[in-house]
Amino acid sequence: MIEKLKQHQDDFDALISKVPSLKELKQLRSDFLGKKGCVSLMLNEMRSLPNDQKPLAGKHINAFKQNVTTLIQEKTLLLEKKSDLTSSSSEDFDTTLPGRGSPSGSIHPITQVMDEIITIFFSLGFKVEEGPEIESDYYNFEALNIPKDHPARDMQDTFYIGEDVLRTHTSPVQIHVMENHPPPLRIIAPGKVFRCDSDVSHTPMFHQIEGLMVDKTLSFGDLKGVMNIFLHEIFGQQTKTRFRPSFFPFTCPSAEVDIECVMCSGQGCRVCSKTGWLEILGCGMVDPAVFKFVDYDPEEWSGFAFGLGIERVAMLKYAINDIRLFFENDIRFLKQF
Ligand code: 2NM
Repeated sequence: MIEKLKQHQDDFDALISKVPSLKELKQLRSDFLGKKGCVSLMLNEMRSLPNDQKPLAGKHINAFKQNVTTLIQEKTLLLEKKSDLTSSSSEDFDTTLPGRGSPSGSIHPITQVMDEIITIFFSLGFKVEEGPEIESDYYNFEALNIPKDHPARDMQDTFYIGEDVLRTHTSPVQIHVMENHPPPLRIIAPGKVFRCDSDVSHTPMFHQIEGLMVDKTLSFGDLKGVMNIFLHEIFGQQTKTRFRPSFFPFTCPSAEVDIECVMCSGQGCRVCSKTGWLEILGCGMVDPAVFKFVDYDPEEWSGFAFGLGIERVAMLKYAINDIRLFFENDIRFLKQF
């Protein structure tokens, strides 16, 4: 009997040292201290011993029972502490597993180019102004010296909403600002514009930045200076520019500005249609007719204005050949910027 008890104690010591969790410890407790456990069986066996051997055997069994109970209590405390350190819900939580990272977003390339252009003009003293995307005929056309029979009003270019239109340029913002602020002023108007047009280089919605400066003695030389500073900042200081005469109803004289082709450095390629130049923006001296609409005295004030498409700048900067990629929002495309 004593021999047997010693064997049980050895078994128990070996088992408890290897118990990994509270679940297994519970099982071990039931194996030794439960109704059909090892201690109960020993007490039953004790009854068949001769009477004079019973007291000693009982004393040893009780000592064993006490010892097992104490060791299980100690181990319980130890395992509870360990499980608190790892996880409250699972006893088998592996703290060395790498975590699941949450994917981070990125700034859309159109927003990036927009921010970059705004920063350049901000450093030249221009302030950002915004306006509504739905405009009346007056702000989108009339006040910009675009008369009723002008081709720019063609139903095919403009989205009409009853009497109103989705703005076809951000110029109406400049009209609102001039109506509400006396000269001098320096503003840029970034935002969405809408034209009924769709192919590899046109989408029905795209982004524009227009700018306007009004002061007492502004000349075409001032306009050229500001446009050159801007183009050199955004495309690099070595970029060549050229100004070609053009026509807009709201400026006179008007010009279109080209930069040397960014793809072939002026050698002539598919992107620049073998000309070596890329058209990048339109500009001019504000027509006195526009000043009259907003009650600025054209004898006292002069101004220049300009406008450019953000998508076109982004396509040239990042060598993208299809404008529609900007609006598909394919994460594999967007991740590259
Ligand atoms: C362009 C080109 C030239 C322009 C003119 C005005 C305003 F309101 F002052 F008359 N805003 N924007 C302008 C001038 C826009 O975009 C190609």
